Amino acid sequence: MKGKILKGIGGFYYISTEDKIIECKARGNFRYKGLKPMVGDNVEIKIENGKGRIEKIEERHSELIRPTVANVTLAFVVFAIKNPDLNFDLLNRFLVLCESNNIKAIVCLNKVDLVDEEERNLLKEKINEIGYDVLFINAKAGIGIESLKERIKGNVTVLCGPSGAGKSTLINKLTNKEHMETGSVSEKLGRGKHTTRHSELIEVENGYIVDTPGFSTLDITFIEKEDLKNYFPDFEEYNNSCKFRGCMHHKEPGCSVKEAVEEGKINKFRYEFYIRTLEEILNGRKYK
Ligand SMILES: Nc1nc2c(ncn2[C@@H]2O[C@H](COP(=O)(O)OP(=O)(O)OP(=O)(O)O)[C@@H](O)[C@H]2O)c(=O)[nH]1
Ligand SMILES: [Mg+2]
Ligand SMILES: [Zn+2]
Repeated sequence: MKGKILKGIGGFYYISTEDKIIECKARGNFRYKGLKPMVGDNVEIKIENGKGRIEKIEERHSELIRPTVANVTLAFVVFAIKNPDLNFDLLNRFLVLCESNNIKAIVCLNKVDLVDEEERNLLKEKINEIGYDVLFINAKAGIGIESLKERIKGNVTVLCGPSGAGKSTLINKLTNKEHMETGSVSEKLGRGKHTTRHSELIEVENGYIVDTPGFSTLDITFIEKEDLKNYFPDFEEYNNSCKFRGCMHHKEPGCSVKEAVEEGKINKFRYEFYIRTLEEILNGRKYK
């Protein structure tokens, strides 16, 4: 029988199969092979004496580390426009992280009830300019949820974003259930506590979603310095027209990316973010 791992708790895995969810253990020899079943894995299972066992793990298309989820195809990068204020540095980090995992990212701007239309459209423009779609939502009131459901179809969608952005509130609306614990922003920021702790795939509209704990910082210095520029869709047009092959758009002369920044074709703050990140990688320094 085939299925998909929805969650794993204490050595047990919960597999969604065609007609029901089956509790399984993993085969003993996975450990020997250094294989560990992951949420999101497509697996083959066998039932013996009423007990389920994972026999085979299909090859993964991708492996997300934080949270550990396999085969993610789409990310909703959820940020509140206000409370907490949108942190562009962190947004850029999430976007680069998605690109480096080959996951399509859509930016979901939440809490639109807290700002006026002008302010929100300005933000949308800025984000569209760097190559990402924006969806506005008011998760608390359940506004804008349908267009997200449309995008979830056929995807394994991860919801990521900072603590307090409203990810769990959004999941509850998407599933019409109180699946996820939510908490007030002051509570979270005050105590630095996250409400969301483990990852679990939840079935929505012929697709799956997975909540993640919110982060207030995100280390992306594991990225290779040569790869970083490829994770900026707004650089793509210019990446290969620099004077030097393999130009990192840093201190090299004749750089097309730097030219584009000067001409206002690439957002200056994005470029500055790129340089900051590149220097972090070069210095092998952890982001704090
Ligand atoms: N004004 C307003 N508040 C919202 C909206 N959506 C969520 N909130 C509130 O924001 C707070 C945080 O929401 P959560 O859903 O717990 O946030 P989270 O992103 O899951 O946070 P972590 O689990 O810590 O990562 C809660 O008090 C929500 O009620 C919204 O659209 N508008
Ligand atoms: Mg949460
Ligand atoms: Zn260059």
